[in-house]
Amino acid sequence: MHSGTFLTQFILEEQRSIPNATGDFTGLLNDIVTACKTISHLVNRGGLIDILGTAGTENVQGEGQKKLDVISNEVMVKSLEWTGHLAAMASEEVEGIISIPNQYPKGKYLLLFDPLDGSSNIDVNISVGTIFSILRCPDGVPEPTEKDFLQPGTQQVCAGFCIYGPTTMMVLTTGHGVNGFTLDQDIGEFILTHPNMTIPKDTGEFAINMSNQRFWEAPVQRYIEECIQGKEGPRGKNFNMRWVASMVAEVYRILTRGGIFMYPWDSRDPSKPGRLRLMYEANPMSFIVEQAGGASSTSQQRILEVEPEGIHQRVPVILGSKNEVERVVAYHKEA
Ligand code: AFP
Repeated sequence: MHSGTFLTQFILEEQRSIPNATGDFTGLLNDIVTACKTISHLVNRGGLIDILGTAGTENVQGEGQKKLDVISNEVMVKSLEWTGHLAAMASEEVEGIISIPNQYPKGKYLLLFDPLDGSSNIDVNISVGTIFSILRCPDGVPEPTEKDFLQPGTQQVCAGFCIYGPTTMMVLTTGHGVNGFTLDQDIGEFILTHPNMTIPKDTGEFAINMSNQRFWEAPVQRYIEECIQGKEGPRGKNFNMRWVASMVAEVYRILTRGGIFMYPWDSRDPSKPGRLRLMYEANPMSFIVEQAGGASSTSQQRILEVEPEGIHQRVPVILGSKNEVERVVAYHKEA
């Protein structure tokens, strides 16, 4: 597909390549795109309307919610519940699964999303985004429950994120590579600007929150120490560092120029296996990264093969340029 193609045309041509496609998936994807355009508009309005700051509530993670967290979640639910493409939804901002109201038809897909990832960055005007993952609802399940969502990341039909940055971009995979679309605000359409995004196998750039260094396991300490030793150290080259504290921004950067992103296990709260959520952050981002030629691991196993135990479970995340991720995994094996 060539640059300049509209996202709607791209999705329709994808559908034509799928035998017996009914158009349900195409309809669902177009509805998700509409929801993201609405969130983009709200994020861009920022301080012009009263949507910055905290909502004064907590989400299921016990984290303070920003007003835009709550609003973005509402936009996703209200834009998708009536479409007839979904059997149910799950959101970072909602404890249980989100059922489809009885007055609407149900469809064959399950949608999981983080409506506004990186929301601690909103008030300081740093890029944030929406991350989503689409699974098939198991056959013969009229009323899905949480267990129907607990499918490993390899079962994803589609994964994507929309980054609300200097430009609003949609990054998508349906298992045939990764494509990036830029929102043309004048016509309200996403245009294919980054076809077939590919992550370089090597990198000289790592992304990790260094303030947690004293809490990391030894293999992570070793890997980062070697990066910092640069040319004079065992790596024989200098590294650069980034930490935006917005996963969508880190992953988008890695898709465009390589890098390794790490949110490893740390001993601050041993009961928490990591900070990032498996079902609607790690899994969709891992599907995208692998489809772009990168790798994604908990340090012990491929993230896409983790057997989920709960829709809000957390995992350690090490993803990006394949050779660097494999090095970190090797250090864990040696330890
Ligand atoms: P928020 O959505 O609460 O801002 O968290 C963002 C995030 O889940 C992910 O996008 C970042 O990579 C990571 O957390 C940042 O975590 P730290 O604030 O601990 O650096």
